[in-house]
Amino acid sequence: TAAPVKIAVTGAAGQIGYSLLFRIASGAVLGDTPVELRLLEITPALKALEGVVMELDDCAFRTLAGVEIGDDPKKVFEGANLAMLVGAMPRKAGMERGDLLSANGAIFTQQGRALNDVAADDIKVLVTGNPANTNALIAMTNAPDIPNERFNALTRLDHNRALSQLAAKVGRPVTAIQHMTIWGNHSATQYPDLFNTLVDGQSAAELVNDQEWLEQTFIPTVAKRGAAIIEARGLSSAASAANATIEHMRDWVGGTPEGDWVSMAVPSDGSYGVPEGLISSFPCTVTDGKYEIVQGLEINEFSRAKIDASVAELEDERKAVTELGLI
Ligand code: NAX
Repeated sequence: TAAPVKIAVTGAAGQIGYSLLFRIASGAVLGDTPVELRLLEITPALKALEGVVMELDDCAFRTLAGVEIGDDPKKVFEGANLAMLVGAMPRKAGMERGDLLSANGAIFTQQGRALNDVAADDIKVLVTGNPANTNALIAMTNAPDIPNERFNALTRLDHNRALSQLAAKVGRPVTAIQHMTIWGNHSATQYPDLFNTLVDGQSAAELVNDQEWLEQTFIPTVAKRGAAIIEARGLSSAASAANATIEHMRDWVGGTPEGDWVSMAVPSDGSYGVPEGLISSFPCTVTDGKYEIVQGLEINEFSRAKIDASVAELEDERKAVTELGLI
């Protein structure tokens, strides 16, 4: 049997963690390959995390080779092959954006350095904790020995939301849809692009043929879905965020389906005019564990303005964390 793959998860006692760990342990990321979970929490949450570990034990998963927990990233990340950085500082009432960025800066500088020092050579890091793109930028910049392309941020949840909204609109299953793309930041400025999307091989934008729906309904519904879920459930999305985190990592390791692509926030190489180094969402394919940004897509004037607005927000965030000395 193969040696277990070490998967680190931060914020493991949180709500996303509770939906994420059991699926990782049962093979949703790596199939039959055994996994060892390395779970990081802050000290006051370790007791709750012990309870989660008891439940993991009680599942007797055949693919779960072991679980380590702790509050020291230098120990927990030791030898990690995959890292899912979910834990972050939520925005509290009265908190300014600068406070949020600096609170998260403290977390992601420390975790970036720890990954740099103790993770396995093949480490892949996916940031889910918000502000995800900029947290990933901070971790990447603080891990100079890890290649930049091993740092991604999550926009797969936005991608999946866009798939399901479009499927409902056109009355077709999600399996009929290909080439969905989320561009930019995982925030209200993100741009879900239907001009390059196909439904049964036909342009989604042409099939829908309703610019008002696209602008007034589709884009805001996808971008504000997180707020709608908080409003309905009283808690932020957790199971769907865990699912997206799993799908992103599964595809990054195992590859994307032939003929299709997924949305991944990756360090820009300058493609589509996105300034180099910003962690921005692009259409990506993955082969042999390496992603590539899909090239040559047509960007119309409407899309250009939307992408530029979201990228401008990422540039502002980069400027803010640079001024805070975090990168
Ligand atoms: P919870 O507050 O339930 O859990 C977060 C956990 O992280 C807590 O248990 C906390 O103790 C832990 N934590 C805090 N600082 C830590 C540190 N330095 N090291 C390790 N653990 C630490 O939040 P949850 O609902 O699980 O959401 C987690 C993050 O995902 C939030 O930042 C949230 O904004 C973000 N989301 C991102 C999404 C995306 O699509 N990228 C969507 C869902 C979600 O909103």
